Amino acid sequence: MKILLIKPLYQFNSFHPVQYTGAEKALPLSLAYLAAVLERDGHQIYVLDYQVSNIEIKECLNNFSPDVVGITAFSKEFPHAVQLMQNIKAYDSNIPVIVGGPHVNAYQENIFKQTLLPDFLVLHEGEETTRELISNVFSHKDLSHIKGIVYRDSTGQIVKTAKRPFINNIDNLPFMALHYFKPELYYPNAGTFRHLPSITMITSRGCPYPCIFCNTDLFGKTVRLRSSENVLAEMEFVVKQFNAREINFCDETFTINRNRVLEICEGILRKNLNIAWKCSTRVDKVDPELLRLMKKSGCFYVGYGVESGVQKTLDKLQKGITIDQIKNAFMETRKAGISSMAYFMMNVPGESIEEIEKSILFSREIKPDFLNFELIKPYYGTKLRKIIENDPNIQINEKIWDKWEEYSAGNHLFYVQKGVSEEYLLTAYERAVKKFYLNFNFISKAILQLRSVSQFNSYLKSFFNMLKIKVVAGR
Ligand code: B12
Ligand code: SF4
Repeated sequence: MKILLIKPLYQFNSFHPVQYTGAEKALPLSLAYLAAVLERDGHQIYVLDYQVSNIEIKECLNNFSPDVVGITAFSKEFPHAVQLMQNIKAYDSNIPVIVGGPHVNAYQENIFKQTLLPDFLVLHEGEETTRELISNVFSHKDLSHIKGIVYRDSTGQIVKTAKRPFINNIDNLPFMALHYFKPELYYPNAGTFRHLPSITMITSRGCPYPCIFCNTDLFGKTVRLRSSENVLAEMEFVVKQFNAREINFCDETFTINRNRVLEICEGILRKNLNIAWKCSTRVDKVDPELLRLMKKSGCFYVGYGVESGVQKTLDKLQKGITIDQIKNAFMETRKAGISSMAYFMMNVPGESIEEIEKSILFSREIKPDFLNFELIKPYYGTKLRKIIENDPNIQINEKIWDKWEEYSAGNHLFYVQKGVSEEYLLTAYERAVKKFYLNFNFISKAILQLRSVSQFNSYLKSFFNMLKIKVVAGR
């Protein structure tokens, strides 16, 4: 069967200091894995990623004539996904369209209140469900036995089938099918890479933590890890087959299992992979010995979700970390010679102006190499969204509350709370971010850390975009 896999685009309406200015383009791992399992079943695949391609959908349908189309979507991309589905259905309403990814997973059957265009939603992990669905899609048989899907049956009734158990051993998944992509067209945020091509990999699924701003339902609460051997084998594969010079581990908490990271680092050194790599993790999941070995094996950057410099706010967010752990992690990361990124949140429900100011001061005190403040985005399916909806002290910005394209790396203000004016938030945000980057310390350090022409170009682009940072109140 011919299967067209699409990653929609989203239009940036506003600026986000690091993410937008660096104009990161991340290879859609969802499609890379789905393509790998579908190819293994003998299907013919074409990937259309609108981040790096501007082919008209009609032209693609004409040229490839797919039997089935699959679309992945974050919330921010869902509006474009809907547009694409309209065009696909107008071209040929008989082409089944399957949609998966975080947005439909959060909404599940309620997606059909937004649009009736998809034929099938695939919930949670997609590999096994998609294989089974595709092999039955033209059979005209009852599909209610296929676990993990939502669809409208012949009477128009919405059917949600039983939940599919998660894949136990994710080592059994094939490696990403990178040959359907042009890895050289993808790159991380400005400054957060050293050399291109930088290839994205993910080595775990699931997160056990309860942070209220994050919906972890997609891959569940139980962490499933790929073995160190399996991770090292894929690293070798991307180095040999795709000349990767850098690996960008996208796991939420890459160091969640200390021993596995030690094994990966030792493997990189033993195999002489000679590759730079970066990751993200939690401040309570690093220690000096681990960081030293990470650095020795090529790690140059670690991103940490700090969220706030006030313990009360961290507790409210159920982040499960302490101010001391944050200070320690940044100090030890610096000592190990690894660059750090601190991700902060602003406008947490209940957060006062004094607390926001304290957080901004704290963001300087821990001396991260990169800093990101984000005005909270209340994603659908999170506890945070419910808290905000039920708080009488919070005034929701109705104009953008359900406007999914605004749930991006932009900096929109989704709500204001009593005692924290919109005007204050807009200036505090700009102050927190702009002053950090447009400053002698940052610029001189960035120059000293330059390792490649591509890195220089991305910094330059960022610099000019940074001058334009402005918060959009969404009205
Ligand atoms: C890696 C990652 C990133 C990377 C790369 C993102 C990318 N473009 O690929 C980076 C660091 C760039 C990133 C950035 C952001 N991210 Co992010 N990210 C993740 C993370 C940790 C893993 C995603 C991943 O690649 N998983 C591996 C692949 C294999 O899984 P998958 O994509 O889910 O696909 C599987 C299923 O969903 C399903 N599936 C998916 N698509 C399809 C399509 C079809 C047809 C089918 C059948 C099945 C299917 O099958 C796949 C295989 O099992 C998730 C958390 C999570 N665990 O999901 C958050 C997550 C996706 N990110 C999120 C967010 C909010 C963001 C940001 C907007 C944050 C911000 N405010 O700046 C930015 C967006 C910037 C950008 N340029 O995209 C949210 C999305 C929420 C939402 N409703 O949209 C998530 C879910 C985190 C969370 N728990 O809240 N992110
Ligand atoms: S923020 Fe990170 S640690 Fe917290 S629930 Fe989300 S993925 Fe897990």
